[in-house]
Amino acid sequence: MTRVSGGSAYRSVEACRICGSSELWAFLSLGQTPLANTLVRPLALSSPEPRYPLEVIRCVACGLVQLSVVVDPRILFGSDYAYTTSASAPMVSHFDRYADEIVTKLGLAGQLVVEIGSNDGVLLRPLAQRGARALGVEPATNVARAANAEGLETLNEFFGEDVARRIAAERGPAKAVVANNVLAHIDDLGAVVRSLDALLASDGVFVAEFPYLGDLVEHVEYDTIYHEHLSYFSIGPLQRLFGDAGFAVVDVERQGVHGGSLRIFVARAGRAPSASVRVLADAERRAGLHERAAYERFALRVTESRDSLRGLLAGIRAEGRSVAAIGATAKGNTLLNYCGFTTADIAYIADSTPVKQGMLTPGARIPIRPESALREDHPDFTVLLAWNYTDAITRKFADYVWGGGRFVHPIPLARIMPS
Ligand code: DWN
Repeated sequence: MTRVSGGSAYRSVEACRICGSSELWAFLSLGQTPLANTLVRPLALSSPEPRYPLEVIRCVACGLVQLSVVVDPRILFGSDYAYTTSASAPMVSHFDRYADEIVTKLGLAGQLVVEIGSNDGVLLRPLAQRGARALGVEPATNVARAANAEGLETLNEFFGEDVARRIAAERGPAKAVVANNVLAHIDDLGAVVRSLDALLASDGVFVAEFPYLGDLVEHVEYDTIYHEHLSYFSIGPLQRLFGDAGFAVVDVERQGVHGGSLRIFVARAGRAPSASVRVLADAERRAGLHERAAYERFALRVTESRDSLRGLLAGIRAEGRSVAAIGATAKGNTLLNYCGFTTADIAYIADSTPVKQGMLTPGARIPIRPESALREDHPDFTVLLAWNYTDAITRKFADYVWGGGRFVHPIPLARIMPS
């Protein structure tokens, strides 16, 4: 592990985490940035937080897009992890539908379902309501405690082979193991697959959902790149990962959340994949995701996106207009730091998450306030740092727009809404 200022540690990626190749091509650097979900207490204003290289590489052999460094997970997912999924109402609805879909599709009523990285229990709750024996495994102490306090059984530890074997020994094999916005966060994917082998029933299914590389490239969602997200998946590398371990991706579904996600269903080898897998693979080929040019163009569009937002806000500020933001998101911190914004550009960020309010964003050091601030201050413009919830937010703040407020949607190119 390389030591950096502030005592934090990371390692440089020398070999692809799926195929082991050392032929890794760097195509985008977003600079040295602080950890996107580690907010700053006002009293710590004078102490600079550790920064790490935020650079994206692509394995030439299997195509996996991944970060060039891995920050120690004990630092990323410590005891005061700032993100609670249930703070976003659209995610609560999404996971309620998700539970409905997989309980029906996989016949999970009465069955053991284990969720890796279950956060505050946002999926455990609807699974249990539909009769599944739901068990969470969550390393962040604060969110695991919140889930247990609600009776959503959650083991407060990192998922791994030992945990998988213990669960199987104590509770029997799982009919499903679920991992949402987690697979991309895990460095040792081989250990995950070995753990699945130890925990899943012979007819068990692994269901994972994560931001999809195809949407990230198409819509220039560069803010989804931060140190928690070690991998940016397309279907080819996943087929290699699971195929090498005696499993197979048997179904895929595109999902709208988080700027476009992919939900995959993985079973033990032998089950025939549905047509959805080939259709997606063909779409990736047509989109050029196997070609170097797609990533060179993406890197160019990232700088264009940054310059468009910088230019738009500079113009607004030059007119003496006020600017705030909504959604103290992890992705927002990548965007704020890559654009070099400070409180001179965005006065504050309104956010519905109580634990985030009163804190400062890492790097940009922009204060986070309750959502009510937008109605109290009525800034002329509000940047949608949670652009993945644009519909929900613009509905919630229709009165702000009626009062003359305007939103700024930052990607792929900055634009004022409504125009
Ligand atoms: O992998 C991860 C991604 C999938 O989710 C996690 N590691 C971290 C998290 O990333 P994020 O912070 O970019 O996620 P969200 O869900 O886009 O964060 C939304 C933020 O916006 C929350 O802090 C809640 C806030 N919010 C709000 O203030 N008003 C959200 C809505 C819908 C609202 O109306």
